Amino acid sequence: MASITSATVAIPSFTGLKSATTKSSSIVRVHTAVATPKLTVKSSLKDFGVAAVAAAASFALVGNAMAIDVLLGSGDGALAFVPNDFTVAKGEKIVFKNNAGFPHNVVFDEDEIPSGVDASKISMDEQALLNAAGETYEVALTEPGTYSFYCAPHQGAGMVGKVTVN
Ligand SMILES: [Cu+2]
Repeated sequence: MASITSATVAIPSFTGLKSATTKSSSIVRVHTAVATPKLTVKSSLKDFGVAAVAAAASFALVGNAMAIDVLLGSGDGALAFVPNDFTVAKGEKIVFKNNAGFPHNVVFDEDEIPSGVDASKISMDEQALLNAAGETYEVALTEPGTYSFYCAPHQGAGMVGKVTVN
């Protein structure tokens, strides 16, 4: 009994479903019932439980794309990309995340990227800065090869990096 009781809290009501199924609009009525959670479940609990699990599984698949995080500023405060030399698949999202020692930015070196790639389209503006912790700059590189990048305010301090796209 305990497990059934806890299930009734989470699962929407079927109150009124029986009468709805006798009408031509029964399918619409069922969807309405699903979308409007109430806290009384008397019948068809088993069938509805299966539907609820299936819906939860499909939601879980969303937002599962590949991505790599690169910290701007190391945990001990060094002016560096962490990691500063890494490999991604083409199209994989690279998320540069402000961590310490900001402001930072991310600028690709136009002389050290694959030919045909426009550095300005994958870089932040030289003047643009990430000023607060947790701010991010995201880019996906689609042309295979090696790319060098730097942080404009800290390039002289050695805040540079390299990414290889396969
Ligand atoms: Cu920097």
